Parts: sequence; structure tokens; C-alpha cells
Amino acid sequence: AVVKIERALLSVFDKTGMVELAQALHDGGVELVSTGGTHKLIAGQNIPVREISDLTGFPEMMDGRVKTLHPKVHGGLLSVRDNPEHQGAMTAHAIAPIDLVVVNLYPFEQTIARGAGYDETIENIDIGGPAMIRSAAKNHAHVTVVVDPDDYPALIAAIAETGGVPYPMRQKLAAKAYARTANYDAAISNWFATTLETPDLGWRSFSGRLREVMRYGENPHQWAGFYTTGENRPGVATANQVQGKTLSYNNINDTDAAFELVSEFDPAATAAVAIIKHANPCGVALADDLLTAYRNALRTDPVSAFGGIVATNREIDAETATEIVKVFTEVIVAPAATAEAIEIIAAKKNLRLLLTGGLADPRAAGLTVRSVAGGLLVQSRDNRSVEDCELKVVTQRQPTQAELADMRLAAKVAKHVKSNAIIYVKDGATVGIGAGQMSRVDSARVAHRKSIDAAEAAGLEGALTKGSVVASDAFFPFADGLEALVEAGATAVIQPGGSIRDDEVIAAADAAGIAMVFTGMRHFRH
Ligand code: 93A
Repeated sequence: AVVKIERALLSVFDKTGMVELAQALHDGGVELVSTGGTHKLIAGQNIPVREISDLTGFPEMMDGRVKTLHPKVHGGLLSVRDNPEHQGAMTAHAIAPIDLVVVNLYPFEQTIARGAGYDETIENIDIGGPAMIRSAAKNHAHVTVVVDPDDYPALIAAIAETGGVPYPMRQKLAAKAYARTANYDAAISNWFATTLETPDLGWRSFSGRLREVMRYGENPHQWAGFYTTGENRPGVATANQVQGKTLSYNNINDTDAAFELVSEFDPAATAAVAIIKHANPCGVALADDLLTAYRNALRTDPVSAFGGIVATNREIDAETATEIVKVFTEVIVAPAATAEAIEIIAAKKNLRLLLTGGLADPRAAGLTVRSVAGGLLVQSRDNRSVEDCELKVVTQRQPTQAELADMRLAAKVAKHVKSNAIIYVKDGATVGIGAGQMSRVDSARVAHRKSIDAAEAAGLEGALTKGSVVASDAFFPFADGLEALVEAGATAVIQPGGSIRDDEVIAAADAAGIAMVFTGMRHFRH
């Protein structure tokens, strides 16, 4: 059933496409009614349009806080057209039907993104707009609601063809309208949760906006979509894809892990490179220059790096780009890249290049969300690191300065590795990473064994882990885990401590003559 559109209410903050729409509606014989700024724009183009105050009989008042909140508006939107009682009320109170509402809201999300103050933020909470959207959407059996300028062309086409909008389209537009108001209120709720002096995370809504439906999810038989939450900070969700194939679900997940990891390292102090596979690093290195950092990161596990994701904390230069493209790589993510580097990467058509314009803030507050059957698990981000810890040496042997620097790197990497995580580091680069094992001893051994292969690939004897330091994401429940590290050739260990058998573990370290440091901070990642 097409409902002929005779009267439209236009009230938009974002005026994109409004003149064209108003003209098309007017040409189609639709009466236009509009609020202050929108009215001014349309009337300025000599398109006939009524003022909202003319319809309500009330002036827009209180700085515009009350302009459309009136029974003549909401009655016109909500009345059921074939309900005699509703029709009686409309006649009795001289309410005219409104068949189309075009609204977009005060830019609350943009206002908080640019860091506006409290009062200005509050003023940007739109009340009348969402009210109209929700009224019109509820009554989509009779009324059309449009909240996005992208939908104007289809609206114009439908009206040109039939004089109205077909029901399935009205229904879809209503669904989109509620998604928009839900999203809007979630943004307000989230802002409150982070702005209150004593944040109460219990009162907080989540919402995302579907940016893209992906070809599939983690596996080809799974549906997947990429939702953005509107947080405007550097990261994978706000990155600019310069080239390459469309990002898959797994690409986005892995790229995010890579980028969050390199963001731990201040680019003014050091270049950092991380190579990621299946959300776990298979190589991380720091150096004075990016090229050396990349080479050293790659050395950890060159076999796994095939088809991996490379993240850097500095602008990619031509030399580093040349080296990266030698290995089959799925994604490169970086704050920036030189024109020359972009050109070098362009030779690999499929290789995705994402430029973020900056680094993620590892200290930023925020939430992580995952689903469980029938619910969501929500926690604050793990936004702390070894830098926040007072390190306590618990062994007879003190670590050297060089060992301490490597321990800090290992501890930061451990935070980004699936538990149980064991990270061997030597001279500013990982030399063995044990991830995702159910036993800590196995993580220690897996990394050691892999480092023997890596040494062979690099034309070296023995294991890369010889003479390295080690970080563990959590304490050692027994001495056997520590003994496995000693076997691999470790000289110093950094771990949270806190096991009831810490004494046994410390004794094993002393017996082996290695240094051990407690951080007091666990970094599980499941
Ligand atoms: O301050 S409001 O919440 N009170 C209202 O009654 C109202 N009606 C529409 N904001 C209201 N609007 C919003 O004004 C619309 O959602 C739109 O974003 C904006 C359009 O104002 P103008 O046409 O004056 O530019």
C-alpha cells in the first residue's frame, strides 16, 4: 500500500541534500513545513515552505529547546489514518496529518569527539528530533521517516514514481530510524558513564553502527558485520585503507591486535614493529630505525610470519616497505607512510595498507565486550602496563640494566599474547613466543623449540632463547615452568608473582643463578 505524501516535516541539522529534496517534494505537490534553520535554507531558495510555528500556533522557544514538541506535530505523526476515533480527535483539535518526516539530529557524537565542555555537550542532546523520529517510525503503517541524507535519492525516486513510499520501504526506514535513536541514546549514556566523577559502569548502554557487512565471519559459513561505536580515536576502526583487498573479519581482529601492541611504544623513543598471526604476535622488536626493527621482529618466527599482519609505530619509509613486501603479508597498519613507501606497497595489489594518522592510546579508558550464551561480558580495558609497576627483585642475583630493558619489553608483549603467555626477549627483540597453551610449561617449551627452528633459519647454532630474558603473563604455580625457562637458556625472568609456591619458584631461580623480578600485575588475555 502506497500512502500518498501530502505533507512533509523537514527538520535537519545536517543540511546535506536538503535543497534538492525540498525542491523534489515541492515539485511532487507536497506541502512543506520546517523548523528555523531548515526553513530559512529552503525559503532562501524560493521554495514554498511553512514555518513550524505556523503549524503549532506556538513560537519556537527556549533557545529552540521547544520547537516541534507539540500535539499538532505528534498527533499529525501518530494518528492512525483509518481509525474513526483518531480522526475525530484530529478534526476536534484541527490536527493535520504529516505523512513524511525528514530529521537528522544535533551532532552529539561529533560534539563529544571534539572535546566540547559539559554545558555545550548537554545543549547538543536533541530531544524534539528523536521524538519525531520515534513517533513517525511507530506509525510507519502510514508515515515515512528518513534520518539519513543517503536515503534521499531513493525517497525522491519512490515519490516520483508513485506519489508515495511503498510499505516495505517505510518498514525498513522505520527500522533504521530506531537504530539511529538507540545509537544516539547509547552515545549519551556512554558519555555520562565516562564523565561522571564516580563512573557507574552499571548504567551504560552499548551500541554500534553497522559500517559494513562482510563477506563472512571467522569462517565462510558465518555472517559478519563491522560495527563502529563512534569513539573517535586513532585505531583500526577509524583507519584509512589506502589500498588492497577488502578487510575480512579475521583481518580486522588481527590488525587491531597488531596496532594495539605497537601503540605501547612511544615513537619518539624507539621504532617498534609487531608481526601478528591469529591475533598473537609472532615477532616484536624495538630499534633505532624501522627497518632494523622489522628484520629483528621477523627473525623470531619467519615461518609463522607468512600471511601475517605487520604493524609499525612510526611512518613507514621506502626501505622498510621494500623489506616487508618480500614476505607474503595480508595487512600493513601504520600511523603513516611516505609517498615512496606507498608506491612500493602498491606493487602488491592485494596487500592492504591501513593508515591510522596516529597511535592508539594504550592508557585510554574504555570497555572490552564479548558475548557469552545469553549475555555480554564487559570489562574495562587492560590499560596498564609494566610502567605502572614497582619492580621487586626477589632473587640473589640482580638483573643488569640491559636485562631490565628487555624484561620491560617482554612484559609489554606478554600483555598482548593469549594466555598462557611466555615471551623470550634478547637485545630489544622477541626470540621466542609461547601463546595460548593450557599449561605454562608447554608455552615455555613451545617457544624454546620454535626458537631452535628460527636460529636454524637465521643460520645460527642452538636456540635463539639462549641468554634471553623472559616474561610470563601470570605467576608460575610450580617451579617446573621456571625450570623450563632455565633449560631454554634464560638469564632473567619477569612475572607478577603471587603464587602460594613463590618460595619454591624463587629457590629454583636462585639455584639456577638467574635474576627474577615481580611486577604484581597480571595480564591474562583469554
Ligand atoms: O532542541 S530540540 O530538542 N527541541 C525540539 O523541539 C526540536 N525539534 C527539532 N531540537 C529539535 N529539533 C532539531 O532541530 C532537529 O532534530 C534538527 O536536528 C534541528 C533542526 O533545526 P533547524 O531547522 O532550526 O536547523
